[in-house]
Amino acid sequence: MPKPAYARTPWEQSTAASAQALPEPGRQPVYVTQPALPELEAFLPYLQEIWGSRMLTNGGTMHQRLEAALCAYLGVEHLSLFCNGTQALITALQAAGLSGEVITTPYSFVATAHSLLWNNLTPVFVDIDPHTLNLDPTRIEAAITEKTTAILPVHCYGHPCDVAAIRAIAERHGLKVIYDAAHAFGAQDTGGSLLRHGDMATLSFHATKVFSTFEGGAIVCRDEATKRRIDQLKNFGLSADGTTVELTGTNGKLSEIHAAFGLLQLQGVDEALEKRRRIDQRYRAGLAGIAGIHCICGVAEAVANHAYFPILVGPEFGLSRDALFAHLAAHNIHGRRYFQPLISGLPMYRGYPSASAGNLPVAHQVVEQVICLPIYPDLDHATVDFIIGLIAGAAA
Ligand code: T4K
Repeated sequence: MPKPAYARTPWEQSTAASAQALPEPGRQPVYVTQPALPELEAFLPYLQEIWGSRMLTNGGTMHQRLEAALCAYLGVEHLSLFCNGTQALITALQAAGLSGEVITTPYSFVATAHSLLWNNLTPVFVDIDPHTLNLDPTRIEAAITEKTTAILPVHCYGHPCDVAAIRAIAERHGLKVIYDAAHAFGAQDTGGSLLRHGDMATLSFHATKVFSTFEGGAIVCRDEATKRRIDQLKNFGLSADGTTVELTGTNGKLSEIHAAFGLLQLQGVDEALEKRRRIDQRYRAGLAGIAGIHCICGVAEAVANHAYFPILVGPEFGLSRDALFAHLAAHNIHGRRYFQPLISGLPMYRGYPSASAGNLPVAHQVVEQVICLPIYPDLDHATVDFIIGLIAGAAA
C-alpha cells in the first residue's frame, strides 16, 4: 500500500490559505476536535482493492490486516474489531458472562453505563479521584455487595486508572475488570499499553478519537479462546462452519471500507500524536500562571495520547466556568463540558441509590468546573495562543 502523504488536499489548502489570511484566529469556528485526514488520493488504492475483491464485509482481508496491524502497533496479542466502541463494550460485558451489579464511574460518556443496561446489569456508581478524574479505588470496596460481579472503570481522557489498586480489589473479591479504554488509544503507563490491564479493554475509533475509522471500535482480550467467543458474538453467534447459531450474538462487524481507512490512518498516527503532544505542552506552558485554572495530568503516564485537554476552572479564577465557556464561544472557540451531565443524573440512572449526589461529591464538583479545550493535530499554534490569551484576558 502507498504511504499516505499527510500533506493537504487542494480543498484543505484553499481553506487553510483563507484561514491564514484572517487577522485573528478566532474568526472561524474552532471545535473541541477535528479528525486528521490523509490525502483523499491515498485512499483510492484501498478502494480499488475492495472493488476488485468484492468482499465488502464479514472479516475480509482489510479487516484481518487491520487486526494484525493494531496488535503490532498497540503491543497486544488479541484484538477484535467492532463497528463502534459502544457495541464493543456491550459485547465485552456479554463475553465476560456477568450478572447482578457492576461498579462504574458516573464521570464518562453515557455509552459506558448504557452497555450495562443492555446486558441487564445494575450500575453501581462510585465517586472519582479529584486528581485523575477516574474511579477512586479507595471507595470501591464499600460499594461491593454479594451481587457484585465486575468493575467497569474508564481511563477518562486517556489518563490511566489506578490499575494496581483496582486489580488488587478485584482479586480480593473475585471480580472481573473490564476497562472502557475508549479514550486510551496509544496511551501507556511505565509497563506498556494501558490496554493490557483487566480481563478485557475496549476502544472507540469514532471520528472524534485519536485514531479513527470513521466509526469503529475494538475489544482487547487475553487469550485466543476469548477472542474466538467475541468474534462469534459479533457475528450473530453463528457457529464456525456457519450452519447453526450457538450464541445470542449481535452484528458488531467492522466493514472492509472502515478497516481500510484504519490501515491508512495508522500510518499517520505517530505524527498525529506528536502534534497533539506539542499542543498540550503549549497549553500547559501558557496557562501555568493563571490563578484558578488547573490542567489535568495523567498520573504515572509514560506516554500520554493527549486525546483531550481538560481544564478545571476553580473559584480563584475571575469568572465562573460557564462564563468562561460562553466567553470562548463568543470568540468562536467551542470547547466542551465533557462529561456534563453526569451519567448518574440522567433519567434512566438517577433512580439508582448509588446515583445520589451525596454519594458522588467529587464528580459533582468536577463536572461544574471542567472545560475540554480544543485539541487536534491540525490545530495551529496561533489558535492555541489565541485561546490562552482569551482565558488570560478573562481572568484579568
Ligand atoms: N466510552 C467512552 C468513555 C466514550 O467516550 C465513548 C464515546 C464510548 C464509550 C462509545 O464509543 P463509540 O460508540 O462512539 O465509538 C462524541 C462521540 O460521538 C463519542 O464517540 C465520544 N465517546 C464522545 C465523548 O464524544 P459528541 O456528541 O460530543 O460528538 P460531536 O458530534 O458533538 O463531535 C464533537 C466535535 O467534533 C464537533 O463539534 C465537531 C467535531 N467533529 C465531529 C465529528 C463526528 C468533526 O470534526 N468531525 C466529525 O466527523 O460525542
